[in-house]
Order: sequence, then C-alpha cells, then structure tokens
Amino acid sequence: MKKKALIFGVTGQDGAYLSKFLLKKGYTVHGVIRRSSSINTLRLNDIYKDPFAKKRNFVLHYGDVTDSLSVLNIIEKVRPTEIYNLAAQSHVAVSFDIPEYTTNADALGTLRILEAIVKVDKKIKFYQAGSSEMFGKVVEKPQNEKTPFYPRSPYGVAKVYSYWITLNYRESYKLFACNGILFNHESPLRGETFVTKKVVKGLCRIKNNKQKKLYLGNLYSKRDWGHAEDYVVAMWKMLQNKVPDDFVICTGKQYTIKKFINLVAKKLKIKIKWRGRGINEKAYDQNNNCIIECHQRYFRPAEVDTLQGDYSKAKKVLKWKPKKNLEDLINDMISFELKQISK
Ligand code: NAP
Ligand code: F7E
Repeated sequence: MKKKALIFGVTGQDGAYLSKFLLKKGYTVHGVIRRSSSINTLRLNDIYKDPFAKKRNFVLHYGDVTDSLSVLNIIEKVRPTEIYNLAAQSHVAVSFDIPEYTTNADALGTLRILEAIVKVDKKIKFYQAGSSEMFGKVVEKPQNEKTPFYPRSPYGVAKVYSYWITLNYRESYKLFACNGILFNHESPLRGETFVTKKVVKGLCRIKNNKQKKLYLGNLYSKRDWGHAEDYVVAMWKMLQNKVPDDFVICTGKQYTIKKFINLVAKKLKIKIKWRGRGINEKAYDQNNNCIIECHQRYFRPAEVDTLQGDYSKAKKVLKWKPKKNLEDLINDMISFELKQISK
C-alpha cells in the first residue's frame, strides 16, 4: 500500500525539503498549514497541487499545533502511516520575547500530536524534531545521544519537554516514536532571520550595491552547520529503522560565525578586514567602507557558545552521513541569493 505522511510544519525550511523527498519516494504527502494573512506556502510553490485536481499526491490542511481539536481532526481524517512534527516557533532569540507561546507550540504541541496518535491509531509512526539547543551550555564535547541536556532558552527548554514526552509515550504506549536531535541545518530556503541566511543574503546584496551594511550579534559562538537537504533524509531513515530510537544528526565540524562570514566574503571576492573588539568589532571592505557592525539587539539573554555533534550512532544504525559540507552549503546559498538579486 502507498505510504501516507502527515507533516506538521510543512511550510518551513525542513517541511519543504521533506515533502519533496517523500514525494520522490512515492508517498502521498499531507501537510498542515496555519491560516495567515499573507502567503505562507512560497517554499512549496513547485509541488503545490490545485485543490480541484482529480488525483493529488500533495494535500494541505488548515490546522495549528496549539489547537488540539484541529490536530485530532486532521490525524483522524488523513490516517497517515507516518507523522513528522516539524512545527515550532523555531527562533531561539524570539523565544525570549514570546516564551509562553513558544512553550505552547514547541512543548505542548508535541503532546497534542502524541495524544491524538494514541486515540486514533497506535501504529502511526512519529518523528519529533529535537534540537542541539537541548544541549545548550554543553557538559561535554562533542555531544552525542547520551550527553545530558542543559537548555539555555525557552525554545531549548520546550524542546527538552518534547524529547521526554516522546520517549515517555514510546515506553508507555509502545509507540514507534523517535527523537531526532538535529544540529543547525541551513539551505537557500532558510528563514530570513537566522544567521547564515542573514550573512549570505546581506553580503550578496552589499556586493551588488543593494545594501550598505549588515548588523549582527555574537560573532564568536560556534555552530555545527549542515545542509537541510541531507538532514530530512535522516528523519525518514529513523522511521524506517527496525526499532524506534533517538539519533544525533550533525556534521561533526564546528565554525564560528566570524569564520562563516569570512568564508562567504571570500567566495564573493569581498576583501574583509576586521577592526575593534567586542560589540565595537566591525568589518570593512577593500574601499574601507564599514559593511558589518554588531548591535546589542542581536545578542541573547543567554547564549549557546559552542555546539559540535557526533553522528556515529546514525552512521552505524541508519547508514546516514552528511553528503554536503560547509563549502557546498555556502555555494548553494550564494547562488540562490544571486539569482534572487538578478530577478
Ligand atoms: P521553520 O522554517 O521555522 O519552520 C517551522 C514550521 O512550523 C513552519 O511551517 C511554521 O509555519 C510551523 N509552525 C509554527 N508554529 C506552528 C503552530 N503553532 N502550528 C502549526 N505549525 C506551526 O523551521 P525549520 O528550520 O524548518 O525546522 C523544522 C523543525 O526542526 C522545527 O521544529 C525546529 O524547531 C526544528 N529544528 C530545526 C533546526 C534547524 O537548524 N533548522 C535544528 C534542530 C531542530 P508558518 O510557515 O506558518 O510559520
Ligand atoms: O543563531 C549568533 C546567535 O539564530 C546562531 C534554529 O534553527 O538552530 C537554530 O538556532 C548563532 C547564535 O541559530 C546573529 O547568537 C550572531 O549563537 O542562526 P541562529 P540558533 O540559535 O543556533 C537550532 C539547532 C535550532 O533548533 C533552532 O530552531 O548566531 N548570531 N548574530 C546571530 N543569530 C541571528 N539569528 N541573528 C544575528 O544577527
């Protein structure tokens, strides 16, 4: 029988890549979208199907993970074989501004889906989008599936709740429920306010005289960045494994934000020189124009200083490893941005 996936968070970066991947595998994909006053399906443009078409392998439903009834109704109606919970207020800095909403969506949202699975059909497989932000103020390096959590934001705390409730429902109700513990993953489809997208888009626009300056926050935190296209494959592999389990997904390499900026600038042939320290550190181009400044507004009340994962378990059990490295990621993001500018 044809497999049927239901994706909460289908309109996001990962939702778009996962949908395309599952459609290629022959799945019928159902996605949950929120009602919005502006168009929120742009990332799905190339797979969107006319709702009046006779045969559709991609179907969208209105719903929200903060609304239990919609969650239950959609799961009952669709009766999927697999559910991917990618829905979240996923911006760490914003989670300090709207902690209650973040907790409702990112923690209780997961509980609502799990409860609906128990009611509708315990055979539905479940993937929970966990995050390296759960490791937060890391207690060991690199981080693996056994590393204790120490979240540093309302977002991280909510994801820790979701991790444990997923594990608890797996043990209590014998659900096939898995936690992915995914480190930062980026792509041309990355949200505009995440640091990699801000840097690539900003420097491409500066190079093309569309913008003069870019404002950033902490340049010295370190991240383990991978490509979203690789990471959605790992999500799917977790649900095809013989037993439900939890997996760290990462590249094992880490870079500072400053190093990322230098790599992007080099690709764009912008000769960057850094001057000053702390909040006064600035980057200048070859004509001595200041093109990057730091601003207090982009610093967080608590920072996650360093993240570097160990994906040995995923490699051994799922036969997963990242295909794209940081250079491939930067090339992909730059060529997308330059195309947007030339449009
Ligand atoms: P994203 O681009 O921000 O997408 C989040 C998705 O969740 C969007 O489709 C959004 O819908 C939806 N959403 C937000 N609140 C919702 C609600 N109340 N009800 C239903 N849907 C809601 O995030 P992403 O980068 O694709 O990440 C996917 C998931 O992985 C998230 O759970 C994120 O926390 C987690 N994660 C991401 C990373 C990463 O580096 N990308 C790493 C680890 C974990 P709208 O389009 O309407 O806003
Ligand atoms: O920040 C620093 C910032 O917002 C990365 C989400 O997908 O990955 C993501 O969370 C670092 C931080 O990602 C700016 O302080 C400097 O140290 O791109 P980010 P994140 O916070 O790591 C995890 C795994 C998730 O689960 C999340 O959903 O960059 N930084 N200057 C900046 N960050 C932003 N956003 N903007 C700046 O101007």
